[in-house]
Amino acid sequence: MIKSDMELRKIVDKAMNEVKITDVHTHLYTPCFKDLLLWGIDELVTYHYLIAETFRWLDIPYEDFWNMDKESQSDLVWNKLFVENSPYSEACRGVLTVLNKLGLDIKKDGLPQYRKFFENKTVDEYVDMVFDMSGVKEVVMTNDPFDDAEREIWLNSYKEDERFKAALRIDPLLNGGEDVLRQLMDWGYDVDTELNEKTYGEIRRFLSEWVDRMDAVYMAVSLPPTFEFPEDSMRAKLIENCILPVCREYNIPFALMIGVKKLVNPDLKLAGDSVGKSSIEAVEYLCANYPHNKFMVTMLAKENQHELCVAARKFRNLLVFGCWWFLNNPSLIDEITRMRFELLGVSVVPQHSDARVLDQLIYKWAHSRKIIADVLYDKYKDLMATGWPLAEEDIVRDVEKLMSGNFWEFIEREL
Ligand code: HDL
Ligand code: ZN
Repeated sequence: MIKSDMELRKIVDKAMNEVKITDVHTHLYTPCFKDLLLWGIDELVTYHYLIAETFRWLDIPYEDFWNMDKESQSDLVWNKLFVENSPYSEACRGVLTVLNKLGLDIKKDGLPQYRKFFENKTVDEYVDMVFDMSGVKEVVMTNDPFDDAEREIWLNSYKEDERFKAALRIDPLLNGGEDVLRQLMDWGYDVDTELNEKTYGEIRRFLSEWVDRMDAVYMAVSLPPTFEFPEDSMRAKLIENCILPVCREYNIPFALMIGVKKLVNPDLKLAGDSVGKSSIEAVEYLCANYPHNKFMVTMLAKENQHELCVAARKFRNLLVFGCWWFLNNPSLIDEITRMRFELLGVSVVPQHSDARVLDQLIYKWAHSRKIIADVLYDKYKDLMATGWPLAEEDIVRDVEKLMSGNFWEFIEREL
């Protein structure tokens, strides 16, 4: 049994540092998707989080920035956020954590040297290096059959890599309105421009074909703060008649990512989305009325986190995951993780990286491992104070579940 706080700290840190992670939501791709897989210093520095922060210091027209080539954009971001100001925001700090872990000399005029480091790297060797350094066992991609470039590769040249699992992302279907029906018609699905049994059946065929093609581990959608269910809308009808039946047939979760206010500043492009408080009632209704379906849920507003935890206490078919996007900051990860561990114990997926650039796995997981270990240490310390006989294997077991096993158990579960 663990006898002291010092011994406990060592055991928690060792377990957290050694666990191989399943990253349940990313925007990474296997190398066969070519330019869709982003990596290297200039992609790191022009990550949309940093672009949003850079524009706070710029007076130039947005288009002037977007018309620059990638390296010029990167130079400008670096100068504004790393040279003229201290880079202590989480997105800036993350870039420096990556460079530090790669063994590079961290300095204000380092950009040219960092570019040299990446010049002679191949994507395949760098994928191996990043997975090894980050301690990530596997990532789940975000795979959109409505993206022309991505669809082309799925249909003609996809090459499986067991470190990259697929998730079928269906935002255009659920948020795209009637246009998506015409797109399905163009692809040969016998859908009408109205919703009827024939159309539902053809959309279920479309979904089934892509779940099969991708071997998708779940189906996902991001939703606005206004998302309601039930509702007299095309989205609700498609969820009820297409998404949920296909997810149940394949026994895969439906992942709801709720609270995105799209393009509140369109000039910022990918960096232009914001956040809004959402309705937990929609989540409760879905979980209560579809007990044989599984729901993975992450919500974007800090204000939704407590009620989401309470909802997960009510419904075993609800798996809470990640500190998503604007919540993926040390102070919020700490607060949210504490609340989750106190309300849900081990039955949660505390984090995902949302990495868009391969190298980000290194920093997003280094930062989150530390925070989650700190919270776990406090929880185990409180547990030991009750006299509970805590053993190292208990901690290793819990950490493996939190960082990988809970996800796969939920994927396999039949309800
Ligand atoms: O919809 C999503 O999956 C979000 O994560 C968006 O991709 C967002 O732009 C993002 O990258 N957040 O980290
Ligand atoms: Zn994402």
